[in-house]
Amino acid sequence: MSDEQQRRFDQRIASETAIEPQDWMPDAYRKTLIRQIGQHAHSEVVGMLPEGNWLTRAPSLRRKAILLAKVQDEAGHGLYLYSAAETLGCAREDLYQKLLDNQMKYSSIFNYPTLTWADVPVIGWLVDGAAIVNQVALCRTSYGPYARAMVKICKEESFHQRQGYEACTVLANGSDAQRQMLQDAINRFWWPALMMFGPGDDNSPNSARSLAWKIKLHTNDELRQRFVDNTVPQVELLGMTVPDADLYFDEATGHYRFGEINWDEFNQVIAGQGICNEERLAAKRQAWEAGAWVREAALAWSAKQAAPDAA
Ligand code: FAQ
Repeated sequence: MSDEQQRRFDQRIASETAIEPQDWMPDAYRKTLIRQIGQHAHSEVVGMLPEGNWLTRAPSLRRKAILLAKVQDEAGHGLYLYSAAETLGCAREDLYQKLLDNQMKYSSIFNYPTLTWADVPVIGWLVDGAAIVNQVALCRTSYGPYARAMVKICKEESFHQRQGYEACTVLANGSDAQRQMLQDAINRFWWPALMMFGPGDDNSPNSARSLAWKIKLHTNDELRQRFVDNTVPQVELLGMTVPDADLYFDEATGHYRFGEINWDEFNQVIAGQGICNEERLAAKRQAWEAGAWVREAALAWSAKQAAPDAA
């Protein structure tokens, strides 16, 4: 690395000019991006599982078609993100193998089970809603291919969030049993959704450097606060409640103040001891093994096409 390369990199970061794959970048910047984009990609593909669980049991053909489209979108997001990671010089197969070997993380939220139909609309509303808050900020992240992938992903996540909220309004206006099912789903997903933003700022080892490099443009706590401020009025509009006895609106700051997150639970989930960690990885491993013949056939076909005497 020359001083000139470092100077040019620093200048691009300062002037918010995107870093592109062919540009020189510090090794630690590249590694941080591979870690974050790789984990983000894994979250999208593991994130297909909890909702995919309800594809055969959606309550109407309309809901089934919407859910199928949403789950397919999440697969597409994973593919854009693996492609963005590959521009940093890593192989998609290696990243994916690290997921299967439990050497790379994916979002904690997908280690919770989907117990009733109400979990599907609540995931669309709260989980995609939290993902959007984080990802809208990432549309201006300093690495060009990641930022551009985020723009398309955010458009689709926005549709996911709205369909989720719309389906929640139907339950909220339904029978007592439906309202109760919705409240129960909110109770189970509220806190895990807040955990999606990561540890508190004083406990986030990667934040300072990622903020300096403008990979992250806001801290974990700032984005979590934005999500709470956006979402509490939506809960109230549904006639539901937030499962937090300490929640109140602070007139002086214009923000909702909320209770303490259970960080022990968060740490357990990201250490692999959540309710569904084993089930999720087992499902991905099984799919990878069952798909071996498809990969072999695709390779054989492409080798045949490349052969000089191919018809
Ligand atoms: N779960 O120092 P920090 C979606 C880890 S997409 C698991 O604060 P950082 C769409 C973190 O990796 C959801 N691990 O880390 C969808 C680090 O571990 P490491 C995914 C977590 O990177 C919807 C350690 O803790 N979105 O849902 C979590 O600066 C519906 C220390 O943390 C993204 O990935 C967590 N919640 O900030 C799909 C967004 N939080 O690697 C299907 C991009 C933290 O040092 C259905 N990522 N950790 O071993 C980010 O913005 C950041 O990576 C953060 C974490 C904010 C997640």
